[in-house]
Amino acid sequence: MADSVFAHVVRAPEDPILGVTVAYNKDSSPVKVNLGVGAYRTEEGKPLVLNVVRRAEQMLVNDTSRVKEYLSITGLADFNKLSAKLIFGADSPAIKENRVTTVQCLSGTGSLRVGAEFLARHYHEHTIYIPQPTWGNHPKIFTLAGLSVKYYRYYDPATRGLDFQGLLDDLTAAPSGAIVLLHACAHNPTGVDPTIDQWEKIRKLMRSKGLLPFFDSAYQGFASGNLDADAQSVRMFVADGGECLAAQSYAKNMGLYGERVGALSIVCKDSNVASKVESQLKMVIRPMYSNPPIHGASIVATILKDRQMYDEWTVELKAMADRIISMRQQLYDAMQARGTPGDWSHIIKQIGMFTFTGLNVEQVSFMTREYHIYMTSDGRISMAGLSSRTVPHLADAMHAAVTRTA
Ligand code: PGU
Repeated sequence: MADSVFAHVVRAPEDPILGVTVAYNKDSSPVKVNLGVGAYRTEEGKPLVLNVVRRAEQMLVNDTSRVKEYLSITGLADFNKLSAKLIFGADSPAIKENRVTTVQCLSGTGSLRVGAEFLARHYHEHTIYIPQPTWGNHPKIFTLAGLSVKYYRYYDPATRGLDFQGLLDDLTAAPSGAIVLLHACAHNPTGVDPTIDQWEKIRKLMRSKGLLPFFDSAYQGFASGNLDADAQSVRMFVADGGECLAAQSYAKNMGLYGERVGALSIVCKDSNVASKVESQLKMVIRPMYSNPPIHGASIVATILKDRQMYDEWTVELKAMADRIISMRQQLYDAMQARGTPGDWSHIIKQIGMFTFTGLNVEQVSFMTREYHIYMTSDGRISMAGLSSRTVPHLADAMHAAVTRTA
């Protein structure tokens, strides 16, 4: 038999985040814990489908007038309108003035990719600045779309907080017009967000230099438990009348991970530009996947357009956010109780799904080897994967990692 025409293909490494789950699945230990991927789990360690999502799905199934025709290239119209309202606010002047175009995309990742491809084709500056560190998929998405990726300083390991001066210096030095990727809230992986005051300074600087904001909003409602509070950064940039992009994901805040529901919005100066931009977004989407899937977007639209279901959603969302916050407190208390050397207050100070522990690669691999705790090698743990039952085990592992390894 002749060799395969693909014999030269070299094996690619596992994904740094999703590969953690692959390794976890292979481990037969009964005490194993997966704190790698950012996916919400209940106190019992089970994935959660929100009650309101179940109810919306039931309604969709029962409605025999519903068909499975293709959506338009831009997706479900109701879903797009409601998504824009959710992120920009119900009374957003940009929406009223018809200068926002929103297209349904394949969750947050797909929204980022479509936005990036549009920018690569139609925007004069091809450099995008992303925070150091950031979600590991960002550089790959933007590079493959044809943009050139540069980093701005974001996190200071010494303070385990924001390197605000570094951020300002790097954005000041960026070429005018450059694109800047901003995490709308609950920065991944650091859990460190700018204060409102700092956001205002970032906004002023970016507008004065004509830098184009591209918001990644994967955690609206998940950070504080409040949808409006978590969209404040984005709304500040829209309120000044300037232009920006926003990628939304419903993976976390509605628990629709595998349904792949998201939206890309581009806020433009006027409605004429917005409609031309939309026509070009269709040119990006059509040859990529033609049009988006109908089911997940229908769930979201069903919930967002019904006052009662919307309210029910916010209650369930707040409960998820609160459980994560309580995990922070429990882990912090457990570290205190063990007298683990070092200051662990960042566990309760950081925001959103993740704690950026400060543990190094060796300490992480020690914890995986000896305690069957799975997390990304940068020391990030998904707080949403923890429960009161697993906190003591994690605290033991962290204590041992800090005290036994160099
Ligand atoms: N943007 C950020 C900042 C994210 O953290 C994630 C997901 C996404 C976008 C994309 O999410 P979608 O599922 O496409 O809507 N990050 C999680 C999930 C696992 C992954 O890497 O995709 C994480 O664990 O970092």
